[in-house]
Formats: sequence, C-alpha cells, structure tokens
Amino acid sequence: MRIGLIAMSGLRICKPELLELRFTFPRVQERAREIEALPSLGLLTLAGMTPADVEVEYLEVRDVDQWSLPTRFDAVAMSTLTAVSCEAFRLAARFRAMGVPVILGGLGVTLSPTEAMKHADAVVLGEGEVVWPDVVRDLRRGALQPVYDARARGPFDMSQAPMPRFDLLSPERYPRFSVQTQRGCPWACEFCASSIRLEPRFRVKPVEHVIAEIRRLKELFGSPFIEFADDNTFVNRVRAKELLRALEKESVRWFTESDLSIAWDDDLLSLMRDAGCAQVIIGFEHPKYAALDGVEQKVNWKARMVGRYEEAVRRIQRHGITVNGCFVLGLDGTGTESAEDILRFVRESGMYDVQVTYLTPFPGTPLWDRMAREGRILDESATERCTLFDVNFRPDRMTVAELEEAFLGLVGRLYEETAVQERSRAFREHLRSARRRPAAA
Ligand code: B12
Repeated sequence: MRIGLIAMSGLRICKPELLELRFTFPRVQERAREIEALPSLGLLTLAGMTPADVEVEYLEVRDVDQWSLPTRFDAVAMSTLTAVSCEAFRLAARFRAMGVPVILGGLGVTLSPTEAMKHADAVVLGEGEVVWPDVVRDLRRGALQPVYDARARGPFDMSQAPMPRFDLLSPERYPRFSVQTQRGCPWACEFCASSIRLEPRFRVKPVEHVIAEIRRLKELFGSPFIEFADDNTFVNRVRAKELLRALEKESVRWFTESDLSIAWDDDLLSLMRDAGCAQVIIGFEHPKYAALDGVEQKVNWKARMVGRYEEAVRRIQRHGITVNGCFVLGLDGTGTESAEDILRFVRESGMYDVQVTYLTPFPGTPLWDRMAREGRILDESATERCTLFDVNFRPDRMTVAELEEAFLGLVGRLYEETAVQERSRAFREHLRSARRRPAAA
C-alpha cells in the first residue's frame, strides 16, 4: 500500500495590498521565503509511525487547482490549517473522484469538524499519533471510519513520540526545519488557535528524543537552523534547563516561542545563549493594560505583566538573545491609535524584531464563539480569511477599513529599511552596554 502525505505549502494572504508590501521590504521578503520553506512536521511525524510495509511519500502542493494529480497512491492524507481547509476540500474532491480515499487531519479540520466530514472519507480530530495506527489498519482492510477522535483518547504520551521522517525531504529544498520539544501552554488566551486546541494538557518530549531528532537532522542536512514548533518552550524550568544543557553540546542555532517569564531567570537565559538560541518569539499582543484586560482567561496574565514588558525585553536581549515581539491590531477596546502605541513601544523597548497581525477569530476558539454571538464575524464561511493578515471580524472601536489602514500604515513604518536598521543598531548598542555593566537591567 502507498499513502501520499500532502501539505499545502506557501503563505496565504487574501488582501492584495499586503502582498504588494511584502515585496517592498527586504526583511519581510527574506523571512517569508524562509518560512515558506518549512515542511509539515505533523505529516513527517505520522510518516514516522507508519508501518514499514506501507510506503509513504511526502508532497507539498502550492496550487491545488492547477496540480496534475499523481495516480500512484492507494490513499492520501492531508494536513490542514484553517486558512487552507477549503483548498484541502477541493483537492479531496479531485482525489475522491478518482476513487482514492482521502483522510484529513490537522488544526483546520479539528476546529471545524462538521464541515470537514462532508469532504473526506475519514477525518482525524486532535493529535494524529493517538489514532494513526488505527487509520492505517482500517485503510488496509478497506474499512475507514468517518471520524477518528483522538481527543477522546488522548493525550498522546510524548515519551512515545516517533522519529519524524526527515529523510523524506530533499535537502536542497529546505534551509530550515522544525522540531517539537513540548505541547501546550499554561495560559488560555481567548484567541489562541494553536495546539492547545488539539489537546489542552501541557506535555514535554523527553530530552533524549529531542536530541535524537536534532542529530538525525544534522546527519541528513549538515548544520541546519532549527525552529522549535512549540507553544511555550520553557514553562517547566527544570526540564528546560536539562534540554538546554543537552542542546549546548549539539552546536545548533535555533529559535523558539516562549512567554516573557523567562526574562527573570538569568540562569535560564545564560543557558539559552550557550545552547545556540538566536531568538525568542514572544506574544506581547499590545502594550496597554486596557487592551489586554481579559485576553488571557485564567489569571489575566497578559494584562498583569504589561507593566514589565519593557524590562523583560531588556533583560532577555542583554544575554545576546534577540526578542521578536508579536503584536495584534484590532483587540476589543482599541482604535486606530493602537498602531502608534505599538510603534512607540517597539522603539522604546529596543526589541530587535517585530511581527504584527490582525486579531483573528478562528472557528472553534472562544474568541470566535463570542464574536459569533455578538454578530461580528464578517462571513462565517470565509475560512480562507483566517490568515492573521486579513480582517474577518468587525472591530468594536473602528471600522474594518480603519483597521486595515492602520495595519498597513504600521507595517510600512515597522519594516522600512531605516526602522529595521535602527532596531538592529539599538540591539547591538544595548548588548555592548550590558557587557560593560553586566548587572544592569
Ligand atoms: C511551523 C508552523 C508553520 C509552518 C509549517 C506549517 C505546516 N504545514 O505544518 C509554515 C511556516 C509553513 C506555516 C504556515 C502557515 N501558518 Co503556521 N504555524 C506553525 C507553528 C509555529 C507550528 C506548527 C507545528 O509544526 N506544530 C507541530 C505539529 C507536530 O503539529 P500539527 O501540524 O498540528 O500536527 C499534529 C496534528 O494536527 C495532527 N495532524 C496534522 N496534520 C494531519 C494530517 C492527518 C492526515 C492526520 C491524521 C493528522 C494530522 O497530527 C499531528 C501530530 O499530532 C504554529 C504555531 C504553534 N506554536 O503551534 C503555527 C500555526 C499552525 N500557523 C498558523 C497560520 C495561520 C499559518 C498560515 C495560514 C499563515 C499565513 N498567512 O500564511 C500559513 C498556512 C500555510 C499553509 N499553506 O497551510 C496558525 C494556524 C491556526 C489555525 N487554526 O489554522 C498557527 C497555530 C499560529 C497561530 N498564531 O495561530 N506555519
């Protein structure tokens, strides 16, 4: 039996103005190219637990409508994010018309299962590892079930994590790779559409598994740059330090996502630097308390930390690790002045890099449910707008057009060459002065 594992590659943006801007700014262009080249770790992971007598092939498709379909597969399994779910449905229809059974999985279908079930022979909800052996068994005997719900049987025990089949990737196509060291996050942000929606419990992959994956990548691809596909890497500090000590011996460069609590653990930050950490991505979302109030729904963590944001950036960067701050435009209670607030904060904090997106209600999240109740989702069927770079809801203190204008203006000012150079200069300057006065924050 031969299964085709299909990912839909490339970034997605519906709004043409942003696409045009993307080509104007070298830093954005460069980052977009790097990002577009990341493979689907979910599919490579499933390949890693497919029985040896089943052949698997990993494919990436950019344009599902133009693609001339391969005829060599007995079944295809596709990975979906919300923005590309409709593309996956169209591709599924073409395979099914040829008589090839289609299995859909990933965050996209997990968050909107009812629609997905109309378009596939089987839909996998939640973490694939939990049910993939059953899917393959049922495929072999021609008895696929319509739904495999891993959430009812999870969580997946990360000590059983298979080695992803990185060997299915061609070396010249991929400049960087993702490795996952943990799943879940202690916080519950209303908008979060990430892996806590697959399975909410926080878990870590054993350090020796992570190191084995990195060694495999080095064996196959030399000295690859690694992006940890984590939600919040350093939550469990004891284990994080153990991981960092092991990583130091591997001489790799990497970046990851974290909350800002790491800023007050100097020991951790030193270990991160020594272990090859180039950058941490942190979701600040907005620099004002009122905008963040209620966003994190367990203990209002984001709003409570906002007064310490600037200090956090300085404390992390003085270890030589750059901070890439993520901000969101369109939070409730904010108007067009947000763009100015974010710009000012980015400049004053001296953060090295920045990402800005629209607040985006993804189906299946608490934010979507609330906005749907309030009648604020612009078009509930337009899932292709869930790109983080297209507006799909009505903001409460500005019009959609005002939000879009503020966003484009902010992107322009954040990424113009002088702004990028200024951030890089500020980082180097800050590092120099921290080295002169190591105790200063
Ligand atoms: C790495 C990454 C990417 C990579 C690789 C994407 C990919 N195809 O895997 C790149 C850079 C290409 C990318 C692009 C985009 N991304 Co992205 N990305 C991530 C990131 C950082 C990690 C994802 C990851 O690798 N997880 C680890 C793997 C193991 O998990 P997984 O893929 O979910 O797979 C598991 C299950 O879902 C399931 N599964 C998955 N597929 C399948 C298929 C089958 C058949 C089965 C049975 C099971 C199954 O089993 C797997 C193992 O448990 C997350 C944020 C985060 N911290 O999680 C955002 C994230 C997934 N991205 C997001 C978005 C919005 C995008 C873009 C739409 C952005 C844009 N405007 O272009 C594009 C879409 C690209 C595309 N064409 O599909 C959102 C998605 C939210 C949502 N619900 O849709 C996230 C959560 C970030 C966020 N801020 O919200 N992304």
